Amino acid sequence: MMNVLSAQDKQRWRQDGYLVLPGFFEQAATEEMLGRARQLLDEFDVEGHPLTTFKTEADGEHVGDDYFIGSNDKIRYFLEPSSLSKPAPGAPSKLLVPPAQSINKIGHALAQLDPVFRKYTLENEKVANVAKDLGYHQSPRVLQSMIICKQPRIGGVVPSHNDSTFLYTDPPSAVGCWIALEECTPQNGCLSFLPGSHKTARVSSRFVKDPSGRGTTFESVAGVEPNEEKWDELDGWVEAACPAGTLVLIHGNVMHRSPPNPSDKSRLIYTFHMIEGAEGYTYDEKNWLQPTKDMPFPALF
Ligand SMILES: O=C(O)CCC(=O)C(=O)O
Repeated sequence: MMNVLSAQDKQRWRQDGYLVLPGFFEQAATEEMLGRARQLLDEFDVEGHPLTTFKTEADGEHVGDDYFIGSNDKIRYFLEPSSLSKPAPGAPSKLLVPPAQSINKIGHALAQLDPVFRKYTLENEKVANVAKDLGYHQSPRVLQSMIICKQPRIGGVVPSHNDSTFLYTDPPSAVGCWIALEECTPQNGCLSFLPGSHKTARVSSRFVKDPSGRGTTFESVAGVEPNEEKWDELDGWVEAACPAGTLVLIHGNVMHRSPPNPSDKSRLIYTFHMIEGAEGYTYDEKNWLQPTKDMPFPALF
């Protein structure tokens, strides 16, 4: 097996809970993914779309509906909340920007269904090798593959969170693979991390289907004390500005966030996550994203 990570990389991963790997993808590969992402944006047809937005506020109105929850085996489009008008009750919302610029994210089965993203996820030896090299999972399963757009001027904030809250397994096991398709800077909304927070941030709540039958909500994880830290107020956040082609590995417990994009430059990224598929780890039916009989979460290797 080709070694992708140095001893220093592995040490940094253990210490910080994330790892920034510039140049992981060659320019041609990055351009192919970026071109495909732009093509998918151009293909968006607002006609017949339920105008589902993607909101990340933990305490806002519920973020989902059936279109969102049923997206494990589909390629679906989720809109930027600020791309829609706020009409009077009963009146329809309208797009305030051209359709291709209204998208917050596209997901959640790009790794399975889209030939280009499949090539750089499930069919990619270097990606499999980085997961093997990291040694974090015995049998990684891929889920929630998506393009996140951060559109110029309207791309919204992603508040501080850790990913195992959103892709909960018992015990927690999520790892994110986040790929910059364009240069990411503090101006257009690059990621920021609180290094080392994976050692202290517990997974005390989880994102689930609302038991009422519609949408999503958060549920406490039994027996796990919530953290007292006010994460955003702590010192030590580090911006992970990076060039196109960078792979960022994100531990499922590490606190991270990204600001809005007030700039004129888009910030397109592709990301997928991995959870442990080996025995002893449970991904239960409460989770908002559900594998289907015809499309279980595929093994990376
Ligand atoms: O791309 C972003 O700005 C946020 C992504 C993120 O937080 C995640 O993938 O967990």
